[in-house]
Amino acid sequence: MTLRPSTGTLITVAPTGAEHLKGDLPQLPTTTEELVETAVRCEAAGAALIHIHRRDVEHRPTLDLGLLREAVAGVREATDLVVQLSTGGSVHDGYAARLAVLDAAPDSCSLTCGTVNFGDDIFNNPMPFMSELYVAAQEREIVPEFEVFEVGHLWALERLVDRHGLPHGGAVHVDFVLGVPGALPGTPAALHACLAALPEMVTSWSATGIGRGHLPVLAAALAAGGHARVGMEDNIVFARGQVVQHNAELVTRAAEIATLLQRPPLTTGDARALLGITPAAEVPAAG
Ligand code: KMH
Ligand code: ZN
Repeated sequence: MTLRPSTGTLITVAPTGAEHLKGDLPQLPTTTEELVETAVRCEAAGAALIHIHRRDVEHRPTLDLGLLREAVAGVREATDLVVQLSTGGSVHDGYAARLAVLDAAPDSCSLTCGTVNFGDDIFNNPMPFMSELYVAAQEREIVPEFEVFEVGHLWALERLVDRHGLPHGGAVHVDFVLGVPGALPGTPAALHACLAALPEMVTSWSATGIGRGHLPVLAAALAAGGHARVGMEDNIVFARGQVVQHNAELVTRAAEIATLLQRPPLTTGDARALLGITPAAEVPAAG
């Protein structure tokens, strides 16, 4: 195994997602201003990477390039966070629009490693699309984060790397997304099953548990030496009867747990080194 040893914890915040409705959850950050404010507070709380989904003026999920570029520019200006754009979008987005996300020139993009049940829907990620996205990210020097919802996705990741070579930067970072209805559950056992199948080429990994899987997966990931993703995309309940009011609450708690476990939050610079990401100052501004 080529895992890069880390004495700290990469904390990713996924503040919005494509699934929750602003009408049900007014504190969900959907505008550029709300996203930037969230980024600033989450960086101060210990996050080093932000995974961004955009919403339109009606707060509906969108892959509008102008809005994506606005978010990248806004977060870069206000923070030093690694900026990752979702190429998963919502289950209703087409492949062309998902590929075009790279035109917003983020530091990183998500790349889901296979088709998966997504509640009553299907999140489509056929191999040809994955390959196209992978190669496009390589060409643009954007570092992919490999989203794994099912254990078989790890073999699809191996196929991608075998076919096309290593991603830009040379690191292979996997994020386990556990607890989507119809896919792997958000349990330590599911995480351990994934870790038992971790390909040799993986250099670091993180995990997130959806909904009630949030705390079990967070604790299991940190205990197993992994990194953590938190945020309202994945979980809106802080504790029984207590809805998350701001993403920073989840980042703060993850940072506290990581610190207790002697693996405090990584700085943004350390996160870039771990993930093989060029410092933001060297990335051309989005046009
Ligand atoms: N919203 C999901 C259908 C990603 O960001 O790449 C896809 C998702 C994964 O959230
Ligand atoms: Zn996402």
